[in-house]
Amino acid sequence: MDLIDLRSDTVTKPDAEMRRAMAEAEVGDDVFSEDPTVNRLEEEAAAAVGMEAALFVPSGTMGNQIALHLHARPGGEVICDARCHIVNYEIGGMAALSGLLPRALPSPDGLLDPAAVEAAIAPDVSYRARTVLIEVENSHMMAGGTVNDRPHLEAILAVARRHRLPVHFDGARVFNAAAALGVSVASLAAGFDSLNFCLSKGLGAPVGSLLCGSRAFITEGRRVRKMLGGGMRQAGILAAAGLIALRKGPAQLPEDHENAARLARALAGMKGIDLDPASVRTNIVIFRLTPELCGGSAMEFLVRAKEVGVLAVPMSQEKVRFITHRDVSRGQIEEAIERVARL
Ligand code: TLP
Repeated sequence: MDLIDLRSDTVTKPDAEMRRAMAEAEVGDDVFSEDPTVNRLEEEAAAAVGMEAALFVPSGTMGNQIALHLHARPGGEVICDARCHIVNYEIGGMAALSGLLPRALPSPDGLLDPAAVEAAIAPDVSYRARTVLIEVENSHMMAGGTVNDRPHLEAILAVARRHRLPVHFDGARVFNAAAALGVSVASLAAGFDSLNFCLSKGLGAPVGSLLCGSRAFITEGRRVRKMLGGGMRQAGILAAAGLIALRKGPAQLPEDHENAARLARALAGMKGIDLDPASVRTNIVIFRLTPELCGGSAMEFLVRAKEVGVLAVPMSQEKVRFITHRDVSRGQIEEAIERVARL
């Protein structure tokens, strides 16, 4: 039985065009900034998000961690949503690598409330840690791929400007957010001090993310990337696939979103699954199990789903995540629905 892999959009494999481009890529030593393919990717990425410069990094985690390291002094607080990736999935990196504390604010849908952000900024007194950064994630992974629209982002940027705080944008899936909203990535990124986006998720590249910002910020970022062991030498091999992902990947995303919506509608009608299909805006479907199905246990559900050939990941004891992507067709989504229904 063929497995339908809905664990993440990171599981996509490079297609024939990408593999050809990788084989033929012009390369050089990127630590000397001499890899023409990496340089082209960085230029195109910066242009796509409307920022001055970009830095090719091995992962979204490294891009975010470089940004945190550069924006903030040790001992400072980073205001972010409680379910953001930098707090929950980056292995404590902000504390371990940069000495930062998260000031994590709960929200129902992953969208920071601008008033709550303002209220969380520490007063400028000698006996409080300084607030040093605000971080926004869009689309928001743990909240189920929810999207922050421009008016909402504007309100947060206005708070940041009033308090002279930098703002980092974790845009691992910002192309999904832009596709869902029908706007450009650049229009969402405007006004942010830095943005990281991933080529290795919905866009379909095998490896890589781009940290974007001002030219001075990226020049410094290059040093931090080297410090973290991310100086990749002849990385043009990877950047060649990344260029194709950047140029062609966005066009695929509306189809992934339709597949996620279809999956969500079907799952919402099944006994034992608690899911509001209207909350699914991009390629992420997260649902809660109720005791009627697998005793409400995500781990039990995952074992049984694997037995029928469907792969997913747990988000908590009782929550499961499916992500649609370019390597899963509409036909396979219909097949996955039938298989889950059997449970
Ligand atoms: N997320 C992965 C896992 O780490 C959970 C996934 O499968 O969704 N920001 C956001 C919002 C992300 O979702 C991810 C990856 C990253 C950053 C980090 O990217 P990588 O995996 O390239 O370090």
